[in-house]
Amino acid sequence: SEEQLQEILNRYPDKVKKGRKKHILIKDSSQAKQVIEANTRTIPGIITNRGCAYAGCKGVVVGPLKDMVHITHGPVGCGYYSWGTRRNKAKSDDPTKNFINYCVTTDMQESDIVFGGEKKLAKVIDEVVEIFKPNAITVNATCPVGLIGDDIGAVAKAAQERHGIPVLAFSCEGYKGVSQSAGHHIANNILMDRIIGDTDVEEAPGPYAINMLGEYNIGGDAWEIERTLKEIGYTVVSTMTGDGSYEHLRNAHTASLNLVQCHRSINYIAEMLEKKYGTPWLKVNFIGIEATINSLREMALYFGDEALIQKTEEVIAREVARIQPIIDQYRKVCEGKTAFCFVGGSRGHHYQGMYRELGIETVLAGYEFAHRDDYEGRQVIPEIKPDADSKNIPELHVTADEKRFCLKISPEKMEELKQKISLSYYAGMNCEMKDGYVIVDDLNHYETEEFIKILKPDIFSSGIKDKYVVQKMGIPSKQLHSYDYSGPYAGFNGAVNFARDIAMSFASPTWNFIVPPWKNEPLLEGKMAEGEEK
Ligand code: CFM
Ligand code: HCA
Repeated sequence: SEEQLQEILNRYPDKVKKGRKKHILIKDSSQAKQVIEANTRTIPGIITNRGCAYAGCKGVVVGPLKDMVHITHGPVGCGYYSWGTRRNKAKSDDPTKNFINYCVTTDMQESDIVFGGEKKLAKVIDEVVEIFKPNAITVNATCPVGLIGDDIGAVAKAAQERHGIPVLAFSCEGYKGVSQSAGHHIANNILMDRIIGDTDVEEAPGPYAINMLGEYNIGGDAWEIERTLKEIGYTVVSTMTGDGSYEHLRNAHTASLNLVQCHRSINYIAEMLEKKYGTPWLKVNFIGIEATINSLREMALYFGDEALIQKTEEVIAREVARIQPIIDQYRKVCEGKTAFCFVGGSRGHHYQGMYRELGIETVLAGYEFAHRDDYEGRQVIPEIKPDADSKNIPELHVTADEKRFCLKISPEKMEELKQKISLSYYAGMNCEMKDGYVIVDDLNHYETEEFIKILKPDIFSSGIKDKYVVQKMGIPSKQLHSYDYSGPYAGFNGAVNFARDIAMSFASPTWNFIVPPWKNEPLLEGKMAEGEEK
C-alpha cells in the first residue's frame, strides 16, 4: 500500500527520499497517467545492480559479434569481468572465424596510465591481426582511457589503413553515462555508421527477409526463435547481435522487416534503419507461449501473404499441442505463487507473461536502466527532457539513402497495420501490470529487502548481484540475465525449459533446511539521518 511504501521511503534522508520516490510506482489504472523517473544517476553508495557504459557497449551490443575481435583497452579487470559471463552463445560454419571465447585486452599498467596507452593499443591490434585474422576489430575504451586522453579513434584509423580491415573505436568509457544504456547508444551509432550497408550486396538472401534486433542469444535463445522462423519460411538476414557477425550485419539493409525484441538496447538502430532504408520495425516478444504466438501472427500480418499466414498457424498449432501438456504438468507446482521480476531493460517486462502462463503473478517488476518509454510507452519520448548525462552521448543523424531507400509497404498500409500490430511502436511494461503491483526503477539493496518483507514473493528473479542474498532469506532465485547455466528460455522449447526450471526451484527440498538469519537472532534496527546516525 501507499502507507507501506511511505514507511520504506521514510528511512531515507530527506534528499534521497525525494529522489527515490519518483522511481517507484504502485500501479493504479484509475489515474490518467503515472509518470516514472528513469535513466537518471544512481545515488552514490546506495548499492544497485547497474553496470557501466563499457558493459553496455562491449559486453552487450558489440561483444557477441563473433567474427570480430573485441579489444578492451584498459586495465585487465574490465576485460576479465566481461569474459563469457553473459552467456551469449555463437557458433560459426568457419571455426577459424569465431572468436567468442576469447578475451583480448591491452592490460594497461601504471606506466601506460602515466605515459599513455596508444602505442600499446596499436601493438595489440597488430598482434590480433597476425594471430586471428578477424573480419574486423573493435576497440572498447574503459574509464582511464578517457581520463588520460588516449586518441583511440586515431589509433584505430591508422590500424585500419595498415591492415585493410575495419577497426572501429568505441568511446564507451564506463563513466560516459548513468548506466549500460549509454553504451548501447554509443554501440548502435557506430554499427549503423560503419558496418550496416557497407557492402555491394543489394538483394536479401531469401524470401520474407527479416533482421532480428535486440536478441543476444543468451543460453541459445536466438537459435530457438530462428528454428521456428525458418520453419515458417522467413529468412534471417542478421541477428543483432547474438550469434551475429560482421559478415551478416553488413547486409542488414536488405531485409523487409526489422524485429525488435529488446527495445531498450537497440531501438536506435531500428529507428535509423527506418529512416535510412524505409524498413519498418515490429516490436516482438518471444518469451512465453502467448507472446511468441502473438509475435508470429503479427509478422505474418505484416507480410500479408495467405500461405505465410497459414503456415504460421500450422506451426503454432503443432508446437502448442506438443508443449502445452508438458507445461501443464509444471504449472501444477507453480500455480498461485508470486514473483519479483527485476532485470536490466526488457526482461523485467517480457518474463511476466511467461510467469503468468505458469500461474505465477509478478507483484513487483522493474528495470535497472531502461528509459521512461520502456515503462510508459514510446508516446512519452517527446516529453523526456535531455539532461547533462544524456547530452553526453552523440546523436547520429541519418537521412534517407538516395540509392537504397525504398518503402517496404505503402504509407496507407503502414497506417492500417499500425492499428492492428506493434509496428514502429512499443507500449512499455506498465500497461500490462495489474493495479496494486509495484514498479521500481533502479531497485537497490535496501528496497529489495524491504519489499521482500512486505510482499513475500515465492520466487525472486534478477541477477548475480542479489541472487544469493535473497536465497539466504529462504527464497528461490532465478537469474534472468544468465539463466543460471540453463536456457534457452525463448520460443516454444524455451517455455518448456523455463517451466521445468521454475518448478524445480519450488520443488527443491533445500528451502526446508534454510533458516533465515532473522529467525534466530533479532536484527538491529537503525535509522539513517543526514549528518549523524541516530
Ligand atoms: Fe536488452 Fe539484454 Fe535486457 Fe540489455 Fe543487459 Fe542482458 Fe538484461 Mo543483463 S540487452 S536490456 S543490457 S534484454 S545483459 S541480454 S540480461 S541487463 S534485461
Ligand atoms: C551487464 C551484464 C549483465 C550482468 C548480469 C547480472 C548480464 O550488465 O554488464 O548482474 O547478473 O546479463 O550478464 O546484465
